[in-house]
Amino acid sequence: MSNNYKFLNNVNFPSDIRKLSQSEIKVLADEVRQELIDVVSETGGHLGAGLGVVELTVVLHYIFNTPHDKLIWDVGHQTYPHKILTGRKNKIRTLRKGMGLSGFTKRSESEYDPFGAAHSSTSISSALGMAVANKLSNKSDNVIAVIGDGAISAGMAYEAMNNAGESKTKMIVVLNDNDMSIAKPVGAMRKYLAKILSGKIYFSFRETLKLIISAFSKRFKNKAGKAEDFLRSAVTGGTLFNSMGFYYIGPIDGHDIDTMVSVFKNAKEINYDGPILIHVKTQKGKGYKFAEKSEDKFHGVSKFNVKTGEQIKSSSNAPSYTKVFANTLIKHAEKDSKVVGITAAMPSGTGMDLFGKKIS
Ligand SMILES: Cc1ncc(C[n+]2csc(CCOP(=O)(O)OP(=O)(O)O)c2C)c(N)n1
Repeated sequence: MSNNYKFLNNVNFPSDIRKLSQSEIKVLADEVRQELIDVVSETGGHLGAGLGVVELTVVLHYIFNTPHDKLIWDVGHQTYPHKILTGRKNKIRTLRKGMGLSGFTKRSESEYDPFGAAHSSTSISSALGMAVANKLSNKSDNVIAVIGDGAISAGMAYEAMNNAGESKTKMIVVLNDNDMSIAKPVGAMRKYLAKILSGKIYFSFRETLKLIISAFSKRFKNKAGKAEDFLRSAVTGGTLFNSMGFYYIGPIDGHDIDTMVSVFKNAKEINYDGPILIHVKTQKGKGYKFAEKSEDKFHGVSKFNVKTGEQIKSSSNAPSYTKVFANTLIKHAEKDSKVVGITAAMPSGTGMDLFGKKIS
């Protein structure tokens, strides 16, 4: 590690995070963010998504007993902070290189990666499988899936929620809502989530947090939940998830460590037979001004200059596969109006952005 950090130098595994105080983990989170920017400036890779989950990553490992509690990251492109904190800090500069660390979660790499990913929208079904397996073997370990607002709009996520809502099995789904997929998200789910977040409540959330937490804990103590359930969903939204059998809580600020510690502690300690969805609002690219300002929030970058944010492009003159593909499709579409372009929420990665600009 090139930097001298007050806490990160001595944090190798989540058990080291758990020795710190709540105010110390705030400093640790800042250090992880700085290290992440430094690393990706040298390796290239996914940056925006990781920057957005720095606090969430620190808090999840602080509260939950990973690797016994299973933490499943959807896609896995946001796991560089998780890798830094789970025994891979000293290898982090080998990211995406031959024999180096994978840019996604990988089971053979670490016991802290219980599920290998790269395809999106698989985390809830994977978590449900693990939670049911725990139940069948009388294990009380927690299972937590973290899924983005982009990934939750795909079909597999609904298939999983459809089963989870009826399963009477405890699991926690963290909806990491940054109102971004790789590009701006589209669709009805996006509108629904935006409606929840635009409610006055999110902005006065500090005041309502106490109410929600007390309703949340009381409900499980005395089981007299109906009125509180109603109050809570009326106050916070989330009725779609409630109707699907999830216990919805949120939205909460995903950069506010104190709030997250209280909410996740509650969710961990509660003896509840069913899925809980915690809606966390985060900002993609958080804490690095060039990423915050850029249109794609530095989703995927080549090496860059930390001071200027300028990316160092490869010197090759060869056209990229994506460009060749896009130009060929455009040529066909110009001749034939029946040619349409479809992309799985990744217009720039597939060349569909170029297609969309030319053909409409
Ligand atoms: C099956 C599949 N389709 C599409 C993709 C491309 N893809 C990568 S990440 C992602 C979603 C990113 O948005 P979100 O889940 O909100 O996460 P964020 O990057 O905003 O944290 C998509 C669609 C993929 N990895 N797998």
